[in-house]
Amino acid sequence: MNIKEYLKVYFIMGSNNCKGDPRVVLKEAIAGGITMFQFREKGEGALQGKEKYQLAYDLQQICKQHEVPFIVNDDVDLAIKLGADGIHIGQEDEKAYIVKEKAPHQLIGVSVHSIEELQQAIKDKADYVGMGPVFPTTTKTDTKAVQGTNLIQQARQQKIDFPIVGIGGITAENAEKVIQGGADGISIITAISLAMSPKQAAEQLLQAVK
Ligand code: TZP
Ligand code: MG
Repeated sequence: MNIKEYLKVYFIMGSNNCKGDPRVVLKEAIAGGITMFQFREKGEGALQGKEKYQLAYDLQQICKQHEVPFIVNDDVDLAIKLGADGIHIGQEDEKAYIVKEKAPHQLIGVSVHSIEELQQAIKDKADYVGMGPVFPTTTKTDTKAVQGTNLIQQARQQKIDFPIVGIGGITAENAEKVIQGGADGISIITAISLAMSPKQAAEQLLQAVK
């Protein structure tokens, strides 16, 4: 499968995004058809040290059993130690080309908020970019302004055929708009992690992007 296929329904989660056991949530989300997973352990009450490592390890094992790529957010050392399938970084993290040098065989994703940042990510040999917030979200508080699909559309108008995933406030109801705007896929946290049935939520999201 190529990266654009993996981006279709890209589920992101850390322990504070779940009401119950994140392992159970991930298993359900996989049963519902998510195409990639990112471990994003940050913010209030985020696990540290051994506990963080243990959760990451457990979630990676679940992903391996189901052949779902496992990506680590921010923590390059953890990603390398675990032999994760990829690393996702933001503009405030280590530069993408340095991460690519440290982890040449891992997928590198970068969050971008302008065409310049997108072009830099391409130059730095990133494998995909995340763009958002597409819609209002309360899951991440320090986001840039809500941008709809403007930036994604701009990139496509400029004929930039690079893997792009939209993020921020995406649900089964609005997912189609993100794809119509030119994204290859959607990344979601709470529409799956806090759903009554993460399995059903993932199924509906997958249906919406098809
Ligand atoms: N980056 C931009 S918005 C966001 C991140 C990590 C949070 C997305 O969470 P949700 O619950 O899918 O709106
Ligand atoms: Mg970051």
